[in-house]
Amino acid sequence: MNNRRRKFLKNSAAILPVLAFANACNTTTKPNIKKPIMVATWDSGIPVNEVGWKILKNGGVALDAVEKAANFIEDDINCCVGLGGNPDRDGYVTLDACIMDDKYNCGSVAYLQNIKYPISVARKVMELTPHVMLVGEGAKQFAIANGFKEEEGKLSELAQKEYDKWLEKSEYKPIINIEQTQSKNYKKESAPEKLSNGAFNHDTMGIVALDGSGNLSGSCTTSGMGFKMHGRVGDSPIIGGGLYVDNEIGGATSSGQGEEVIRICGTHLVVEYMRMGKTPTEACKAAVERLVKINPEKAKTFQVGFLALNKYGEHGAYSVNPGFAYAVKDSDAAGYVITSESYFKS
Ligand code: SD4
Repeated sequence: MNNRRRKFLKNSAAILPVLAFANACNTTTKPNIKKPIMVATWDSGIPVNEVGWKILKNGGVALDAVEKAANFIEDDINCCVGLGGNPDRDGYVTLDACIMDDKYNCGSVAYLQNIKYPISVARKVMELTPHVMLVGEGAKQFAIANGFKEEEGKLSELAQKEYDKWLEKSEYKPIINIEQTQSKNYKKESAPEKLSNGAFNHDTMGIVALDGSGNLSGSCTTSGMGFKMHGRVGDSPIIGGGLYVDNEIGGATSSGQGEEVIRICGTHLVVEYMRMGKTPTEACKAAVERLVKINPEKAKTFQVGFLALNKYGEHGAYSVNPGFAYAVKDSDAAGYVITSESYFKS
């Protein structure tokens, strides 16, 4: 090692305690902790948060709040979460979900069929098994063995309508189909990025809560991209993809094109950016920038939104394209929606 390098390393080592001290000071100057509080993706997070809030305001724990809140939307009939959601291109609804508590415990299910509350199955995986993730038939058997009812695999009226519409427009053929999707950047293996009405093809429910004791938990539940390939699993059940919680720092969740989130371990990245001192919004923005940098042209054609809540109850979001929003509930007053800033402005 030459002298200059030795001197540099010596100086760097001297700087480390200074940085640690600065960090500590930074921590002590942080605002008072705002708790309890919960945040959830999209406008549909408003009623979801109401369910969790009842638990939080009565002294309940964040883990229960994020599970019960997710159950609410899993029960609802909508495009993108639960058995009422849009099917894959073969007509099957397959559900993905994961949950994470304040002690790095996590549970997940993917490609789960005919079971109504995937987030609760994920919680059972976390609490009753030595594993993190169960998929498909095994996940279903585990659910049934633990008291979940097997539902009939009938599409909701809404999903059947959407599916019929999609079949018509995409001129579906089992092998080479979906040439005619609305998506500009169509690839024959992928689900359409946009639905026939022009809206992005997603509305996953990601939730992060900070309870009265200052502990964080999160959940993420979805039926995945509508009209995806049969067997496709997105980011939502992936720990560090659709959800990550580190009780020392904060939690983050994502919605959008799951493949893009997975390639950067999106929510883990957001939490790590917060660990480095970024605010939730700055952390989400930095993760989005990382994504866009990979392929800026392609990034114009898909949506990914990150949502984060830190240990102080500060929250923020950022998305690739405009249109991402999240709901906040931090008091008995009505919850509210915040539209996130985005990398591309139109
Ligand atoms: C997925 N991220 O399956 C999910 C879709 C989504 O709102 O976000 N929907 O890739």
